[in-house]
Amino acid sequence: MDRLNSLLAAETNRRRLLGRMAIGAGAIAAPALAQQMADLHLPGGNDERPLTTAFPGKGSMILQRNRPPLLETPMEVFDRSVFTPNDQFFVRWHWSDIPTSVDVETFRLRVGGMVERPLAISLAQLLRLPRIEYAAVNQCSGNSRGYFQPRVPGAQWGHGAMGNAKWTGVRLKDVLDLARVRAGAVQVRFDALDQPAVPDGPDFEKSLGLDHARDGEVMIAFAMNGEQLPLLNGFPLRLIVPGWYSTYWVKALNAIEVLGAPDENYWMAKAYKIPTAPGADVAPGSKDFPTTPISAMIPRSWMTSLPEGQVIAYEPEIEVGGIAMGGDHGVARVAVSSDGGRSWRQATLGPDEGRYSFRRWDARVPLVRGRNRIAVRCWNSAGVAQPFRPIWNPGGYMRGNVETTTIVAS
Ligand SMILES: Nc1nc2c(c(=O)[nH]1)N[C@H]1C(S)=C(S)[C@@H](COP(=O)(O)O)O[C@H]1N2
Ligand SMILES: [Mo]
Repeated sequence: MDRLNSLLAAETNRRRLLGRMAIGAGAIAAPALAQQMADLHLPGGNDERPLTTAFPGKGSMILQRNRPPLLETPMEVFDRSVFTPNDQFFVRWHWSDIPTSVDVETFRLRVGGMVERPLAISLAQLLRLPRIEYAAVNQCSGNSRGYFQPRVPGAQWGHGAMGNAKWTGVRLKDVLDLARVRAGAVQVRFDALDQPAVPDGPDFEKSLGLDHARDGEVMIAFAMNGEQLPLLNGFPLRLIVPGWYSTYWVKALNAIEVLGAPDENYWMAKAYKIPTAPGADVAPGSKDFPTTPISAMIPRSWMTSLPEGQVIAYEPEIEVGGIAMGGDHGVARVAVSSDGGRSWRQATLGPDEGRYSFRRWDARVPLVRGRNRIAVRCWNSAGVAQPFRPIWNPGGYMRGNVETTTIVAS
């Protein structure tokens, strides 16, 4: 029997899970009252940003831009849990014309292009498909761009353009199978409710290779940390591409198109390209070099227990801690140095929440009086370790070197 029809026939009360959700356009346009400031310690100054609570569904966030909203998660949030709360999860949109309300009764996810059977799936139908759930880090390709030296244009993010959540949804594969992908298909393109704010602006769309799209892991998520997605994080549906940078994690997903030829749209062919050179690293100022679309993430780690520049009372040894991620593999090992990298201690790892999740680490390190440079380094389960030297590329993408935090013991 036709599976979708049977799903349609069986009415569910699960649809109550997704209430109507709206944010006023005014709330987004209203500039935040700049009271408290966050110091991102960006090299070269201009590193203070206001903290704002003016955005719907969001608690205290670092305001990078009002329109479109670019909100960064304060570092101390990552110290509290490996799961980033929805109300402090970072926000990034390319165009200011973003959905401010979604009618969950009339919303449809369209599936078309090279398929036997084009679909328009309601949320109620989608909620009746088999569910999957896993933790995964959503990290902007340009996370930590503000630390690039020499500086590069683009949002001057600190390290907070990332977050980890437990995502619940359905397999993209299951939805593609319902539509029956035709022979000869090569990619799958994802489009969303947001629109270009200028007439000739390229609509934000991203594509994945067909095999990747059908790997059974890529998810159409309707919940994040057990709740519906905040509107600013893509309510009612978003794509989850675990292990890959969040440029592919299309929010407010409403159309899936199976393609017979590689996607040449602006966001695939022009934007989010990195040098093909190892580590996406080129000499500062380089322009003409071969590029490739950004894809899988790499291991990273941060100390979150003390902020940069913190003054503490001297003790011979202190407890420090933070988070690590393995990129597209799990976290295998974390080591910490308090002398700028000359000697290292193994950190104790917290519970394993899955290969795509943040993982807590804790360690005791010796201190000297005065300045101490705490460095943290992660190895993933594929044996990839964070390099020491920062990379450079003009997009400010894919930073992954060992980060250090200076604390002062007096
Ligand atoms: N529809 C839509 N999805 C999008 C984007 C966008 O501009 N529009 N930006 C992408 C980029 S570059 C990032 S970093 C993430 C940010 O996800 P978040 O706002 O939920 O943290 O969304 C991705 N998905
Ligand atoms: Mo991004």
